[in-house]
Amino acid sequence: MQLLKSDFYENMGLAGIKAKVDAGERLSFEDGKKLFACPEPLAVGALANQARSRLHGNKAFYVINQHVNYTNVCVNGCTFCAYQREEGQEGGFVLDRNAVLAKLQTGGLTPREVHIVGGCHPRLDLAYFEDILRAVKEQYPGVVLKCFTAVEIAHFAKLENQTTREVLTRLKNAGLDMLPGGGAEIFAPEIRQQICPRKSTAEQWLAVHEEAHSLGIKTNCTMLFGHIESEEDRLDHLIRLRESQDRSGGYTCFIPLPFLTENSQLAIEKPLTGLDELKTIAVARLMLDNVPHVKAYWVMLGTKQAQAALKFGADDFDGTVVEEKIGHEAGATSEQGMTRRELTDMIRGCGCTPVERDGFFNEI
Ligand code: V47
Ligand code: SF4
Repeated sequence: MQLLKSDFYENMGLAGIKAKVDAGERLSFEDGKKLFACPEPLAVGALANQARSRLHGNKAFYVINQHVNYTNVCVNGCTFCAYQREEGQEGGFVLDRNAVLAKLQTGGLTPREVHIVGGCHPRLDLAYFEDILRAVKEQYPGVVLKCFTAVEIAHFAKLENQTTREVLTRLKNAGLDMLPGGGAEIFAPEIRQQICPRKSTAEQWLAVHEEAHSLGIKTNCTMLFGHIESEEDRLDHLIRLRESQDRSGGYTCFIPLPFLTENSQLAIEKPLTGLDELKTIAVARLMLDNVPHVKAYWVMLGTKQAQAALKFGADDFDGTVVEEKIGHEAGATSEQGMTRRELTDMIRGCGCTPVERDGFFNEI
């Protein structure tokens, strides 16, 4: 459907980009700069919606899933993070295997996807994680286990004195199916130095994902934006992800994460507006032409903004989640979880067709 006349894109300085989107051609860094510079976010959104519709029509995906955090104790101390605690600090926790299983029972559903992440704890060994994966797979055969960011994998490897490939192989043998996309933040080294100086570098993060892909483990990818990074840093991040996908092909979904500012040590000058968020999601959809899905993560975006994101390039609404800590410690005002009915009503409410998926994004 031709929503906007072509002279509209001409007037917005986007005629060349519109022609590339029509032809399914790759956008350059300079194209990305023009998209960010466009004064009309709706024009960028309409282009992203075109790219999204070509891939997924009017469908918006959701999943019956549950998040579990095994610990918030972390040695990294990222300056943006409201979730982390030092070992022994009040509010710090570690869940043992039975506590993880008990958490999953509180959801009252049979999850198709279980998302398990935590901080980089100084002493939990790999046998603890293998035991958790095996126990969850035994309790929910057929579930997709999407666990441990690349940063955690690199941390486990250091503690175990093993390579990341050995760690990934052991975890895969214990039931790991996918890696979530967290820990990517922003790849630019001068920004990483200020927001997460002790975390894996961009090169390490990308190498772990590409290694996972070579072992048949699919992964997601993220970008934390709206803090101290520039629009050029966002484009650099997206292009590095796109190049990585060209090399290894295993990224399933991109999750744009707008920075939530509460309880953070990171001071920012200008908070994001809702339109900045939507424009960034749209630019990501347009730049990441080789990543099939873009997630409107309702927990961090808020449900109404996540609905709007479905018209700005996103096609996935994540899922039931049940309990979420990382965003809520940082001021997320969304509910802890949503029911299937709430998810499908939200999706229908913005004119999309809800489609249930499994953890690998297969339609059910
Ligand atoms: O890596 C931390 C981000 C990520 C804040 O793969 C923050 O399907 C905003 O990656 N404001 C973890 N963001 C969440 C994540 C994720 C979530 C849902 C689905 C998937 C998936 C992945 O959250 C961290 C970091 O980038 N984060 N603190 C904050 N204050
Ligand atoms: Fe630790 Fe992750 Fe928080 Fe960084 S973002 S301090 S790695 S829990």
